[in-house]
Amino acid sequence: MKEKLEQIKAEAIAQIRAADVPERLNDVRVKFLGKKGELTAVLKGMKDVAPEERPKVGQLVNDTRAAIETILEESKTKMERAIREQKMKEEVIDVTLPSKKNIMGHRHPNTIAQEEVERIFVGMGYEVIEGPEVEYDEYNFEKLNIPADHPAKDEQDTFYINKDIVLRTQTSPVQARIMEQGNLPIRMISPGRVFRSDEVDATHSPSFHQIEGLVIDRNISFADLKGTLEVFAKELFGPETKTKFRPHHFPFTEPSAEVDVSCFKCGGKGCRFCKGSGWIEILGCGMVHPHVLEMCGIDPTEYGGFAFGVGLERIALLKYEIDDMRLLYENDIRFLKQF
Ligand code: 2NM
Repeated sequence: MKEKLEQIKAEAIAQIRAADVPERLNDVRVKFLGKKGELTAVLKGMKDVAPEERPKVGQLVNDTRAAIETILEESKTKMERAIREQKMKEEVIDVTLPSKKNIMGHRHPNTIAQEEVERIFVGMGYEVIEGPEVEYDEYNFEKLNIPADHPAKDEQDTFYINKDIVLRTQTSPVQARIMEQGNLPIRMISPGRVFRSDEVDATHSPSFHQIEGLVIDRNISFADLKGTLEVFAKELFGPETKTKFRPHHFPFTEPSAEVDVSCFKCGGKGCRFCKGSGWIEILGCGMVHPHVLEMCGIDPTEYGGFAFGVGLERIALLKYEIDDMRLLYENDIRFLKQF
């Protein structure tokens, strides 16, 4: 019996030595120590051993099991360490290699311009309110004093969804909706995408962006409009900026004006940038037409107000000295990353 156990032990050790991967070690464990293993078989043969010999044989079997287990454990630890060391050798990290560039995007120049304009007006207590890009003809035209036969409503200039619904040509319908809600006073700007059936060129696109502003309160005068837009122009183009109001016509305002700012490149002397005039046109504005107020449910004998509209792309082109609006829409990263 003793020889048998010695033999099992020797055989187990030989197989442990021959094992090259941890899985083989486990095979050895199962083969010798498992439920159907060789040592268990010896224990099962105890019934043939003389009763007085049994404790001794039992002790021998246990010793053999313990010896095999110890060697198995040691081999396993050694093998795992060797594997780890091999892996460390193979997977060295060269910390001197240049790191992977983390390419960060940034806001589109149009968005930067929009947020800049928003910042200025929010600073003067205005709310930013957005509205639908697909609008009822009624809100886009009728309530803004642009009747069916008005040239501004030319089919050539407008995208129709059906005879009552259009892609908005300005963001003022948002303001008509707010006026209708009747919570006065109003101090708001509405930025957003607008649509005109224009051919694409350096200064036109069928889809562009506007920010329109509206103030409605008692005792609002043209002086409030001028003061507000002067502050806006100085904030946007610098404290030296002068403004000039030229009479104009819009159907929704009376009187109406276009606003020029002194050229921020030459300070007004005249240069290539302002085409020699010293002035750059930036927006349209006026006192909200009493008929517009009436159509939006506001009593024009008690309330009045001013409104203005800025083309966002125009501001972005001016601010960043870009000479072609198409560049803003092409999403060429080589262009965009300059801003
Ligand atoms: C402009 C120029 C002048 C304008 C008018 C209104 C409203 F809703 F009150 F009638 N919102 N925006 C307006 C006035 C827009 O854009 C060049």
